[in-house]
Amino acid sequence: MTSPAPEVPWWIDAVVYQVYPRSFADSDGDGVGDLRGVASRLDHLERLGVDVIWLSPVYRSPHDDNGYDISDYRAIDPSFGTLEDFDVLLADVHARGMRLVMDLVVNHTSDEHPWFVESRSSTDNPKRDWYWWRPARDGIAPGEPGAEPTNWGSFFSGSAWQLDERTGEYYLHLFSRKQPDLNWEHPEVRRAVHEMMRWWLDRGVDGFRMDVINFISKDVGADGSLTDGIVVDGALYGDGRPSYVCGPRIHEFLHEMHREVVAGRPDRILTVGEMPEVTVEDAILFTDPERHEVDMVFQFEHVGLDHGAAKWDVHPLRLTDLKASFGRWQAGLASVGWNSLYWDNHDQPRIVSRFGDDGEYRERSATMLATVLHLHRGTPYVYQGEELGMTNAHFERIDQYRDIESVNFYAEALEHGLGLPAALLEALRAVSRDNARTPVQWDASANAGFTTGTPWIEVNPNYTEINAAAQQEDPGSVFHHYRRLIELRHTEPVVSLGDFTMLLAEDDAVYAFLRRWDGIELLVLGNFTSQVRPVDVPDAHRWAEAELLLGNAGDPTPVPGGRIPALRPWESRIYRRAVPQVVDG
Ligand code: TEU
Repeated sequence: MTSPAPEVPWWIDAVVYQVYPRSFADSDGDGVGDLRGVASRLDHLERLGVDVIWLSPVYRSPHDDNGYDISDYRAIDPSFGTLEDFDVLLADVHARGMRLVMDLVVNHTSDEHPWFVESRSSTDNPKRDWYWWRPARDGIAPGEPGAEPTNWGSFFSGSAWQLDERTGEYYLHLFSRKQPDLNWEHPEVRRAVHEMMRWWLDRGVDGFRMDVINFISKDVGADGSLTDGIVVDGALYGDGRPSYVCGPRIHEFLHEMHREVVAGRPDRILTVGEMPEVTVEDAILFTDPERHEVDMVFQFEHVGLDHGAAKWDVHPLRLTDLKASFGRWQAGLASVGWNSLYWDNHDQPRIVSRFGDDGEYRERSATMLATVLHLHRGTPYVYQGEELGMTNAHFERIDQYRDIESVNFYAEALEHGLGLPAALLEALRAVSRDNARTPVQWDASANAGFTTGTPWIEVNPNYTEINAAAQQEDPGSVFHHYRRLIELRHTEPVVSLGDFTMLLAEDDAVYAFLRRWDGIELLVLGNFTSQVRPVDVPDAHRWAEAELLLGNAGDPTPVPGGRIPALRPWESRIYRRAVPQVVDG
């Protein structure tokens, strides 16, 4: 007996919008965005036409990592409001026909979470094993250099181990010292997380974006040992990733979570796993609906293409690399599994400054980049402000930065003589996470309409020109282009369902691909340069007559001879045509 065809889930033609609440909208003038602020701006999201809001963490937190360090999973942080504010927001989101997805941060908690407070209190506390505690390395006194249980570095600089004086043992923290890693080997940890997830679903939320979820299974020996990582030339620490990226029990843990939390609920929820370093082969397993793990993953390959050995060694993108990467992911998840599609989020620099031109061609390049991304097969994610073509922060001084990763990187690099201040600041200007965290630019009033107080991080001074109010009035704006792309996904089935064929893999300027579904074919073109570029696609004469569904530079001047007009700087076009159907028999 074959199993019935799986139903088409609601999110197949959905677009998700990420709200980073700290920087979205501040309702009470304390300079920090909050839930009432989000509620006050739902009109903007409804006009844009998005289906789902993913809310970055709003739980109680000491904010060492802007809320990704949670001290109470069932409370709203006072800086964001109250549970009642949350319920009001959720009801309003639902009333407008949208859904709300929560951020789930369970690789680690805050060190101020009661679980960790108990765990650190003594070596025989019942919660001791909820976290990764290890004695100093054999033969070295605790606190001495090299005494850490393994040589792993933390993502936020320094060792991944912190000595706790009270018991003389170290605890593991892959991120900040205030983000101890939970021990998922312990069944009670998993049960506590499942219970908490069900609590939020019962409250009415529609799914979870799961923070670094592919780090939860650590490769631990039967005797409890963890292994040193390789130290590459010039690195201060060993690379622990082979011991925790997609570790031995990751599929088991996600399958169990699905069974305990997701399966059997009356409404289908959305799960997306954030998975640094995930490969296409892993992603097929994670997102195969038959395996019941997650619906889609955030992969990192395309946002690493302009990095060298470290994320701080930035070099220009080669377009052929981007095409090779996306092409592989599109092919890999064509028949089993599903892609997520994103340029920006709260950890990445702004795409228009990164792969586009945030000067003369800001609007053109922002809309071209949006077109190329949104026409791939998968679920697109829009990060707040991306729909306005917001740019990098262009900070000049270290005291303008707030992000723990950026601030620690700068201090550590200076301390170890790894770079001169000017060069380090240049690296931060290109890749710091704060580039995406400056407040949303709502209008041309003081502080871009984000707050009546002093914003927790500087507003980008370009808000007088780049803001939502101006763009809503302007049909040619980046905002309206995003709105049209989202509308297209809702109205043209080929956008969500069509298969994908990459074209011009070797062309270093023009991105081109086909989508095809049910007798309709789309040709999508994007010029990644400031020069006029010819388009040498196969069957050009068939496309020369096709309908131009959406462009970002007005109608091109037709050219004779069945050719496609050359692309102007940063121009994008979507052509549509009917194709003869092959009839069986
Ligand atoms: O990020 C995980 C992650 O691996 C990186 O994207 C990280 O932001 C860092 O830049 C690596 O250089 C997630 C969250 O999205 C991020 O905001 C958190 O800081 C992190 O996990 C810890 O919770």
